[in-house]
Amino acid sequence: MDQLASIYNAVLDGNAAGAQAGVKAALAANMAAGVILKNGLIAAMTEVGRLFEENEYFVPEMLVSARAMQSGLALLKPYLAEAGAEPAGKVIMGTVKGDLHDIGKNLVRMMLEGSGFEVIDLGTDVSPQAFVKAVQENQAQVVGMSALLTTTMPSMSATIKALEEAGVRDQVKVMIGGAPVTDAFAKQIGADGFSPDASAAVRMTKSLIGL
Ligand code: B1M
Repeated sequence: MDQLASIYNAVLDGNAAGAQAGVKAALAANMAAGVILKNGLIAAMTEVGRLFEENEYFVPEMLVSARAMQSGLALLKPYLAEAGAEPAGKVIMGTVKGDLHDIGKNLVRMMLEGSGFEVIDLGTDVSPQAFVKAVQENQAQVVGMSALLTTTMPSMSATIKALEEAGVRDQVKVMIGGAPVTDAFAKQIGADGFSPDASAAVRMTKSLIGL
């Protein structure tokens, strides 16, 4: 129990070394990896998301917390695989073609991982064909696209069209985000959801797959 509290507090404080120490101590105490994930790391990131939405945490705090969570999760991953813990779902994510901005996309990825999702991160400058290939090769429920440039927003629409043309559009929900992206734009291009920030992206992903 003490170990879980120290993991929780370390993630809230953005203390990566503390999160790792807490995970190591919990594993040494024979705590199940799934319990450490759910009641330590995920619980802390849920609280980080709440604090962000209440304007008590801002992007820098959320980033350091997400990094602390990631460093704890890295230690836990082999144990989770061993225990056969099922991820909450699988998300394919990338910054669209022509766009190299990835800070916001990485934050969304880390928040999703902190909520128990497996994320296949395709990186930046991802072509519509690369998104299609990833959907064909992985059993993912959601495709997430990020764009920071008004000039690359049309790549989102092109990717949705490419998914349709490849006959895989119905297999996945499409979520989009990024500073210039709006809910109206999402509706216009036929995306299933839009999220203004990383915390909302977790809620949107859950709602898109009915969690
Ligand atoms: Co660039 N840049 N940049 N840039 N850059 C902007 C976006 C810009 C607004 C700056 C400005 O002019 N005021 C402007 C775009 C103007 C426009 O299109 N209207 C701009 C420009 C013009 C450019 C270049 C063209 C500059 C040039 O070379 N002449 C060039 C383009 C390169 C390219 O992509 N091909 C360029 C380059 C760069 C750097 C490489 C130097 C660097 C990127 C480094 C990197 O990402 N690794 C950079 C940066 C850092 C910025 C600013 C300063 C910051 C962006 C950022 O990281 N924000 C930005 C100005 C600004 O925003 N103040 C700017 C923090 C991040 C946490 O927020 O990404 O919005 P954000 O993500 C949020 C939400 O949007 C949401 O959640 C995140 C977390 O809450 N979200 C999602 C994001 N993706 C989501 C996906 C989802 C859901 C939610 O679902 C899938």
